[in-house]
Amino acid sequence: MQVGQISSEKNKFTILRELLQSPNLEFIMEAHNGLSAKIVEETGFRGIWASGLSMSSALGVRDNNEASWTQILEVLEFMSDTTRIPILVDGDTGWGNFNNMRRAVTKLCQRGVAGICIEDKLFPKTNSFIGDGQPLANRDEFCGKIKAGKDSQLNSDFSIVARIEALISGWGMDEALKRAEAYHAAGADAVLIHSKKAVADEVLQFTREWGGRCPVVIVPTKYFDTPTDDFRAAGVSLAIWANHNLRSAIGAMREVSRRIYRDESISGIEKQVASVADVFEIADSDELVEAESRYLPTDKNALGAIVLAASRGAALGELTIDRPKCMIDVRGQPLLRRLTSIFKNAGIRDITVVRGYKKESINIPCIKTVDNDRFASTGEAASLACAADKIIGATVIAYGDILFRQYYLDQLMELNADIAIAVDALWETRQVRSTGAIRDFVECSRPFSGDYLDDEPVSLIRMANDVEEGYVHGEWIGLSLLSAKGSEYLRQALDDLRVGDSLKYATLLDVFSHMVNYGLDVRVLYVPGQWLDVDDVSDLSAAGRFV
Ligand code: SPV
Ligand code: MG
Repeated sequence: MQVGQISSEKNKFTILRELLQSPNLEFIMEAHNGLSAKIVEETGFRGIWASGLSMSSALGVRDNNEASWTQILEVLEFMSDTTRIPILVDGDTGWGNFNNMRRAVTKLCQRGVAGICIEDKLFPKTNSFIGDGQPLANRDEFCGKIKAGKDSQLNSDFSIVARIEALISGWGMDEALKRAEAYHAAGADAVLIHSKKAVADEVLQFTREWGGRCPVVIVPTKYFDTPTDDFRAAGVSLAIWANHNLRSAIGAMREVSRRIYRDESISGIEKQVASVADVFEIADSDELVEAESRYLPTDKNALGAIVLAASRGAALGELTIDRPKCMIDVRGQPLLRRLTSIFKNAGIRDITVVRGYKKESINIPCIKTVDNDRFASTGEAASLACAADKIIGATVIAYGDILFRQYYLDQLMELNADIAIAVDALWETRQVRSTGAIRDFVECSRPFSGDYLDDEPVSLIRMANDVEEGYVHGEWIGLSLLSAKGSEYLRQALDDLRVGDSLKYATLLDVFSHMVNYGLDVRVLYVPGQWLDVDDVSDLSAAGRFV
């Protein structure tokens, strides 16, 4: 969520107001930073208590206004940006006098913080559970602070909760009720009656005597054994679980630190701590990957390549008895090594080769491999599907027995298309040596014009081995480029073929045809020859001349 952005349906201010005014007992849970705020939200709580004690402690300082109010505001901004539920912030004494309160309320509203709770003590404050008889603020001065806050709020549903410390400071019930009356009259949206007793008697008595004149908020930190139903029965509006995320974090961090210190190893605690994947998930890392694919230009360094090299290439006879055709030597180097060099020289480092026939003979440095062990009875699409989890982000898909000019990759990228294929416009003049060679013909939205200035887009209409004469505009060279979105489409196409039970025998032509039939635009880059595939021995000698 963006800074200050408010959840779509109901805004945070309204939700907090409703929590305070609801006839039921509601609960808000302590958080002290963006992470704990997210955890409170994912747990199901409808609101967050941004505890002063917890935020200070998490910053490594005391709960005595040692962190400045703007430093607290920074913490709140992280908490607010990352959650959709309202935050009620513990504003201590309002961080100064009425004037500081005005500015604080305005800033909180700007940052989407739905309410502030201020206590009737003196700045700099001391935590209520430290010592006895802390001095209270002058009642009228505190009323002025409440009024100043209400006059400064930028959202009409912003809430000010007035916290009464009279019971804690030993001033008694009458003073507490008098103050509650005065604060309510000054415009407080709710009163918080605080107590440090181990039983809830005085809080429940206050609630009874107050008689529901405005919502009552409690913090049962010290009277933790009181059944929650007692608060419900007494008509309490909101209970704050005030510091339990911070305290549990302290316990967990101590235990893990001590164990690692003692063991000089992390092995013993691995299972007990959250996984790194969990950390990424809480941070919503997937959203960034998705956004990168939308907003960043395709970066060659981020490109992956998948090379289909599972088939034997039986037409090459003896040459492929102990290795697949991609590993046949072309002037001192296996064909596949020449192909991966083209990718590497183009800056593509993440190369996955799908192996099948004589897979152990594929020993090219710096490649990843996946295997199609059923290569003998399946087709190219099935091989590609073996690498489905690598079809992520922008990806080049290529046959393993082709060579082409490296700049064809740049040109494909410049098309900025989701799906792009390189098509030989000079297919008619290409020397096809083997008789009966299977060629991947394409029909496009228009033929190659040969005009230097022509940059009108060309799209694939049809791709097949048997496109009728007169309709052929070129021959696919076995090289394609997909954007991150295009990769999603490709994975979907493979899934569709699997569901339709045709994945097993499908060719890459079937895959592209499926995408075209689905209505996707497969963009065509016309290239003027300068490529080859190796199907038989005569292709091989041509390859020798090509490199
Ligand atoms: C806080 O959470 O900082 C509070 C509540 O003020 S308490 O510590 O219980 O006073
Ligand atoms: Mg506090």
